[in-house]
Amino acid sequence: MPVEIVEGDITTQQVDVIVNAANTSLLGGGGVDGAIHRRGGPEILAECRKLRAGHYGRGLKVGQAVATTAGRLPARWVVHTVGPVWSDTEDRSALLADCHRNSLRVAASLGAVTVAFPAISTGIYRWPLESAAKIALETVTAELAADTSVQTVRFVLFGQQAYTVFRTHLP
Ligand code: AR6
Repeated sequence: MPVEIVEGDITTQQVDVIVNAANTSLLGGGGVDGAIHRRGGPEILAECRKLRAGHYGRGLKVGQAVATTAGRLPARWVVHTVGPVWSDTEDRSALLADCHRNSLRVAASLGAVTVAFPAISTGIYRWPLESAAKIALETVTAELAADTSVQTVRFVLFGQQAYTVFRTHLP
C-alpha cells in the first residue's frame, strides 16, 4: 500500500523523511514539533536558525515546507511545514492541502522514498480530525499518483481516536 496508517510516535519511524507540524518561526514549539526537536537533538534547531538567518528571514509561511537534517532521529531529513490554525469563519482547507503537497515535493526533491506525516494542524491548531484526515489523504493520494520519487506515505497518528478517523477515511 502506498499510503499506510499506523498509531504511534512519529519520532521513532524509520523513514527517509519525517514531516514536522512546525510554526512560522521554525524555532520549535510544543506537540509533535517539541517531540521532534527533543529526540532529534540540537542539530535540527541549528539548521532552522540558519534558515532564519538566510532565505527564511521572515519565517516559513503557512502551507510551505522546508527540509533540515533529522539529527539523531532514525530518518534522513525532517521536512518542516506550517499548518493553518482552524477557523470557524474562514475556509483554510487549501492551505492544509498545500502543507501536504509541498512537503511531498520537498521530500521528492531530496530523492526520498518513504515519508511519515503527523496529523498536521489537529493539535494546538484545533483542526477537526475528520476534515484534516480527508484533506490529508486526498492530497497525498493525488500527489503519489503524479511523478514523484516518494513511494510510501505513512500517517503516524498519536492515539487511537486519530488512528481510527484516518483509517476510516483511507480511500
Ligand atoms: N507523534 C505523532 N503525532 C504526535 C506526536 C508524536 N510524537 N505528538 C503529538 N502528535 P500539534 P498543530 C499529534 O499540536 O496542531 C506546535 O507548538 C497530536 O496529537 O503537534 O499543527 C508547533 O510549534 C496532533 O494530532 O501540531 C506549532 O506552534 C498532531 O500531532 C503548533 O504546535 C498535531 O498536533 C502546530 O499545531
